[in-house]
Amino acid sequence: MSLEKILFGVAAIATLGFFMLAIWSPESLAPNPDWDVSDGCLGGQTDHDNDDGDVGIKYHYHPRLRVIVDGEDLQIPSNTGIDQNGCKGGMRWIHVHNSGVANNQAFTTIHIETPSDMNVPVGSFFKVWGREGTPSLTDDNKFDINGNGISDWDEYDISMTVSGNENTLFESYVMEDRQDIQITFNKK
Ligand SMILES: [Ca+2]
Repeated sequence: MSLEKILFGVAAIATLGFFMLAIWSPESLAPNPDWDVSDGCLGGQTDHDNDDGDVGIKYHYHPRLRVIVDGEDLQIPSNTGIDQNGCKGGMRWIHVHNSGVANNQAFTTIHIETPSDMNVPVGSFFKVWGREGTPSLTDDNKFDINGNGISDWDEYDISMTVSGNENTLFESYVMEDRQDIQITFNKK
């Protein structure tokens, strides 16, 4: 067999493998989350001398989030991520203006404002939320809605839908504009 044929064969197998992976496991091709996005701060004073403060914002979009714990809506407070520790006088790149309750809606609008095209995972909002108290995320980026430092995967059965479709990426799911993300926790 000529080198050309061998190379062609390798390329064909690689291409076939890619499509099989995409069909069987599309989530394995999901973008890598930018976990540091939860540290971003707009217009405020940051903890450290970096350039996170007054960067130009190029991306601004709004997924919506609803969290249900043991059958009850867990309220996402108004102004989550605004004027918080580490970003005094400013807003986190991921923040909330009005809670869903304030707008008389089940879902709370999440504002994502970033200087570049970033992969903003669901869990990064929980990191921001966690700085206001509970709920939060564990150090290894697992849900911790009761803020006890123990992964909720050990404590709850968790399910998630994105605009009505089941999703299994959970904390790592990269949010997009106008999606309705609903996460349900039921104590084991
Ligand atoms: Ca927990």
